[in-house]
Amino acid sequence: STPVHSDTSPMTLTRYMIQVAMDNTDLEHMQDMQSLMSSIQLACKKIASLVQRAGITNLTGYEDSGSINVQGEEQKKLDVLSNEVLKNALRYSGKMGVIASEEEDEPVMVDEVYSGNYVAVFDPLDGSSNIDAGIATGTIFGIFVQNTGCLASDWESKIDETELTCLYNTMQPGANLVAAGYCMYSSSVMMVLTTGHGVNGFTLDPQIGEFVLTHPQITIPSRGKIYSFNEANSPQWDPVLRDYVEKLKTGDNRAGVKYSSRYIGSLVADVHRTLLYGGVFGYPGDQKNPNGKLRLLYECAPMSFIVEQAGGIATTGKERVMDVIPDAVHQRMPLIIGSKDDVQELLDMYAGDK
Ligand code: P6P
Repeated sequence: STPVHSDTSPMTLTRYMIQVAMDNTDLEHMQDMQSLMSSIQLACKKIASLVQRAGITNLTGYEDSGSINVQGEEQKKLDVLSNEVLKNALRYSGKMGVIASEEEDEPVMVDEVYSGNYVAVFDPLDGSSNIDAGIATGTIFGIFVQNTGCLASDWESKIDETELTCLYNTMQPGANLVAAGYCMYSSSVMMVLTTGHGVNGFTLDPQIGEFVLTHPQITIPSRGKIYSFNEANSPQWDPVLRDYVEKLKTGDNRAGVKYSSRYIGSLVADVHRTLLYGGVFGYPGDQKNPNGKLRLLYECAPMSFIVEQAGGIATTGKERVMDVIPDAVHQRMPLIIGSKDDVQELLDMYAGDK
């Protein structure tokens, strides 16, 4: 049952996590999630303030060093800063064993003194190219349990290659996630989180500097009226997907409804709108980029966990995103995600059913 929020007793994210941990002593990891979320929300509050003041503090634009990240993208000042803020917050939580970030070439092991048994994967500031235009961006994170043999207590006895194995066996499928969430920096700052028992949304109240429960137990509508794809790529899409989107446009679909198109170009904002309003978002593979553009480990998998927990579907087009075992930290993966009936209609078209 969702704890009650009132003006005289605001249901903050901190209080919510304490209450859920108390009410569910049987649920593994809930105590640890409490302290992890306290670190993550601190980092997101800091990133929110950096993003909102970027133009004032001359933090828009690119790194003076012109540094290029492993994605081959020129790093924005805020990309680097947000990564440091989140890495430090996670390190000092005392729960982290290894962290993998879009902004880090390789996974980073947290030094023993602060080490714990969890693995964090994150995109510290997704959509940062939108910052200079004041368009929504977000932080995406996922939490895994460190694999056995790689627990903090084992590190002392680690020899190099085992250490390397531990660093790389953080490449777990989304089905192993124990928590996932995103913080969206937009007209409001919203933290949306799942620990495997539903999805809850918290809005940052600037008056008290706390995330407050505003969207308890989010469920995605079974069907929406919005599709969200970068249609500039449609000439390279596979014919089934082109046909599916065409049917959304003409109304010749199972709902008999003509859909609207909305595409912000910021994964967190496009998925958040899809989660609340329903419909379908996709960044599919195409002839040019067979695996699309989005990263499996710290973009597709956490978003898929959230949407599945809200009653939606997240697929690569061929299989459930959360079943895919990554073989590289920055591996790209096609993503079609959203309302159950919307995504199922596409999957049935791929299977040859009309
Ligand atoms: P395109 C932002 O750069 C991002 O990684 C996601 O946030 C977003 O969904 C996607 O790329 C947009 O890509 O090719 O449509 O501009």
